[in-house]
Parts: sequence; C-alpha cells; structure tokens
Amino acid sequence: STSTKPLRGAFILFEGGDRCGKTTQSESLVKHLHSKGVDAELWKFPDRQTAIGQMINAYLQGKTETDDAAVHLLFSANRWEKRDAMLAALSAGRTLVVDRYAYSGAAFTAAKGVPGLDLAWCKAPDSNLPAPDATIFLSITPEAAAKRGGYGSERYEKEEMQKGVARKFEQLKDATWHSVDASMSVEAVEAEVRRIADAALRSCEDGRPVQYLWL
Ligand code: FDM
Repeated sequence: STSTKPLRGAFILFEGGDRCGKTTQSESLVKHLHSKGVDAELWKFPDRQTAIGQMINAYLQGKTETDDAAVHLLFSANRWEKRDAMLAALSAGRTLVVDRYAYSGAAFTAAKGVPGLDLAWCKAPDSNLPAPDATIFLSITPEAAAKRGGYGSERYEKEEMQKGVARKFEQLKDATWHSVDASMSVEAVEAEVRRIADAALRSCEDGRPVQYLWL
C-alpha cells in the first residue's frame, strides 16, 4: 500500500517590543495565508485562558505579586502545556502563526536585571520546546513605539523596561531571525512578512523537520 505523509505546517513566530504592530501583522498574515488556501491558525503567548495563564494575567495586571523566578517559570510552563497540541497541529499540516514565545520569555525576565536571572538562566526552562521555523522580529525603537499612542497599563509597558527588553532581544538573535523595520507603513511590513512566511512554508515543503530550542 502507498501512504503519503501529510506536509507539516510551519511555525512562524512574531516577536518584538510593545506597540511594534505584532497583533496587526500576525492577524494580517493569517488572513493572507487563508486566502491562499493554507491551513493556518493564530496562537498567542501567554495563553491567558489556562489555569497557569490566569495566574500570569493577574500578575501582568498588577493584581498579584509573584517572585520573578517563579513567574518566569509560569510563562515557560504556559508554553510547555501547549507543546503537545503544537506538535500535533504542525504534523497535521497546520501552520501556526504565533504572537510571542520563548524569546519574549527570556528577554523580558532578563531585562529585569535580577541577580542570578541572566539570559542563560532564563533560556534554560524553554530548552527542547518546538522552535520556530522563522522568527519575524518587528523592530522599533522604544521612543518610536511610545509615540504610537502610548503604552498600556500592564506591568512591563514602561519605556525603561522596553529599552532593556530590546537589548536582550538583540542577544537572542539566531538562525531563524528576520528583523523587519516596523516603522515602515503597514503595507510595506506586510510585504516583508509575506516574503519571510512564504520562504518558511517552502522550507517545510522541502522536508525541514521541526526544530527544538535552543539548538
Ligand atoms: N511576556 C510574554 C513575558 O514576560 N514572558 C513571556 O514568556 C511572554 C510570552 O508578557 F509584556 C510579557 C510580554 C508582555 C506581556 O504580552 C504580555 P502581550 O503580548 O501584551 O499579551
């Protein structure tokens, strides 16, 4: 008997600081992929729906205080609890467009400058999670981001914090990384994003296996 293995989906990640346009661009990419007949879904981390996600949500909204190391591990656990579903979706041929992931996890905690919680410590708990096939980093200066109608009221939405996060992202660049100038028009950013996504989809069609962090 003959069996054809279904092509796996691509894992396309959006990362960036606050107000860089991640939400607009990730939603637009999913619509674009759907219009081309690609099975694609938008995921977002933290996933605030789960029990762990609700603890993270309360922390981000300032309703609870949690030790910095403990909350870092909650963000990581919130990815681990989605790991099996993520791998199942990819191997069923579904492309996942993901808004934030382990790079945000490491960059935000490391930016706090808490002794002991350096980048290596921050990366460790996410080791062996599925890795993105392409990471689209929407690059914008914290000053330009602040001009886009100002930051919101959640815990990390402060210019000083965002500057530290930008420096940490810089140190997390890897082979999956594509930096896109997010100060361009929405349409110009969309065009870049589609080009990167198309290349990622093609690499999966060509048999690229799922990769794992942080190899
Ligand atoms: N954030 C996000 C972290 O600190 N660690 C993580 O692992 C992730 C995924 O949570 F300030 C931060 C980044 C941001 C906040 O993100 C919530 P959204 O995208 O604004 O919901």
